[in-house]
Amino acid sequence: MNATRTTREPHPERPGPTPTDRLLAALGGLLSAYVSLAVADLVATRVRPEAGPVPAVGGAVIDLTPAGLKEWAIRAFGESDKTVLQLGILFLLGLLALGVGLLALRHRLLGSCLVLAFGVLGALAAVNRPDSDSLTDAAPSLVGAAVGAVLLYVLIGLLGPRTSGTTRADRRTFLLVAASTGLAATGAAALGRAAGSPVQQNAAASRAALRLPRPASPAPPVPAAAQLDVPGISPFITPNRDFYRVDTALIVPKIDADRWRLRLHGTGVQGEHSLDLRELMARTAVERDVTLACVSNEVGGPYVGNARWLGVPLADLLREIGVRPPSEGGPADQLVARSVDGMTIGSPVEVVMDGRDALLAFGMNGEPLPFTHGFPVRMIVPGLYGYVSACKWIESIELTTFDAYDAYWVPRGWAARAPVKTQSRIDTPRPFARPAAGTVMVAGVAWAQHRGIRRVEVRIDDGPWQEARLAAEDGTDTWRQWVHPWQAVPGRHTLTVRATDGTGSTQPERRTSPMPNGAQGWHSVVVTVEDA
Ligand SMILES: Nc1nc2c(c(=O)[nH]1)N[C@H]1C(S)=C(S)[C@@H](COP(=O)(O)O)O[C@H]1N2
Ligand SMILES: [Mo]
Repeated sequence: MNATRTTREPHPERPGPTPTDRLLAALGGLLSAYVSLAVADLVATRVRPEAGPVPAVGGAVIDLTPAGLKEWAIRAFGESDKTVLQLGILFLLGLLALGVGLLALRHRLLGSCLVLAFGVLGALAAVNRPDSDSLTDAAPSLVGAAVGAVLLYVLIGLLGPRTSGTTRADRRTFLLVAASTGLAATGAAALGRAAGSPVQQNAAASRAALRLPRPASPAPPVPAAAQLDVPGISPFITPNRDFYRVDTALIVPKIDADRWRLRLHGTGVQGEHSLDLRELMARTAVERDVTLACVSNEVGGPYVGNARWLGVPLADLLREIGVRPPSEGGPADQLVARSVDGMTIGSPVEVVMDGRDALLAFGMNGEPLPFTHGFPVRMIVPGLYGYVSACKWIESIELTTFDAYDAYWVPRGWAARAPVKTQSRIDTPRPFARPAAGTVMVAGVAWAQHRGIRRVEVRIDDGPWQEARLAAEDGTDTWRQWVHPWQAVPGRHTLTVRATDGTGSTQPERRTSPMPNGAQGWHSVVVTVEDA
């Protein structure tokens, strides 16, 4: 007998798993996980895309993530943070699946039970999401896991210790079964995606069919002089496709406009009220230009945009149902908007009713709200950061108090009240640009919603502050462009900007982090001017 063979297989009658078997078992685990997810995806497109295991678990992770970590993730990954999160979940699941495959080689049934257990976890996450209103949301994870568990059982069966050991023929069968199930699951999931989700298709059809009302009070045309002719400056109106997006939704909620309703209730509301979209759009509509900013925007950051919104004044609706602001003796000081995906956003009733253009908006730059920006209806309140005013996919409004209720971001470390801070940003030249010496247009935007921008100043290196030329003002609720022609001389230079708002207060120099109520500080850009 050959010596190497003896050491590798000391008990020829009961051979242990060979390295090849282990490799195949680990692959089997991975494949079972993959097939589970593909089947779950297929079922989810039929049931509700949000009920798939990855979005459901991902949503739970987002809600459980400590504020600091989340802030870091937004800083590190920007608007790709959600993709990174989902890839992270898939990566962890992949590692676990390799382990489950190896374990199944020794304890075949246990391996399959673990796959089922993951399915139960996914199902629990799905039915516990705030947007879940049916136990059918458990189906994607459970069906997927059941298929994966059976597959793992079959695959490991082809490898398991036999009296004869795993033969070449067994391995060939293993690979054949593995490849064909993998391909079948991929094909089925791809077909399912191509066919689309019926729920989402109804929503898309309802959006396509929606006719926006004419505003009784249209926004005046944007003054031509509000838009400076400087290459590289942010356009005065941000096109919808370029408008920043910040939300916790892993799958953009797609609401069927024909089924949408808004419920209004709570302290100080006389009776219970509910409107559908037709009723809302039949009210007096107004059109307003409002700049929206995110509290998590760093100094110089991209999370700010300006759009022309069409909607109905929220304050009028509130008065009609009996709501009075605290200054008129109303008992509720907080208005909590809730979205279909469970986001809660609290705004001061006093601010919403102080005469500013707080809107229930359904139009954005001449079209129905895009799904990503809250279709069919969202709130917009000039002067408040988005997380305390701009609820997308809104489904209810509750009047309550700040004492009685903390909205979503408050226990996560963000301030309950957050008026927008005065900010200015250099759009051009870009950081580390290498402009030629001569006249360089330093330009950008400044915003202090509802207070307006009175002055913008630019400083080159440690030189004196020089007043920039302001573009025409569209309104105090929108940002304002500015430009400063700079006679640039060769060398490395630091350009700094600061704005003064309509109350006369100037941005402070010191930079602070966005947490807990918005970043402040001066924006600066370093450039190297080259010989002309
Ligand atoms: N339903 C819902 N609404 C939401 C959010 C969210 O996560 N979910 N994010 C808020 C935040 S933090 C901001 S800054 C604005 C961003 O709106 P936009 O994505 O249309 O730019 O939406 C607000 N409304
Ligand atoms: Mo935000």
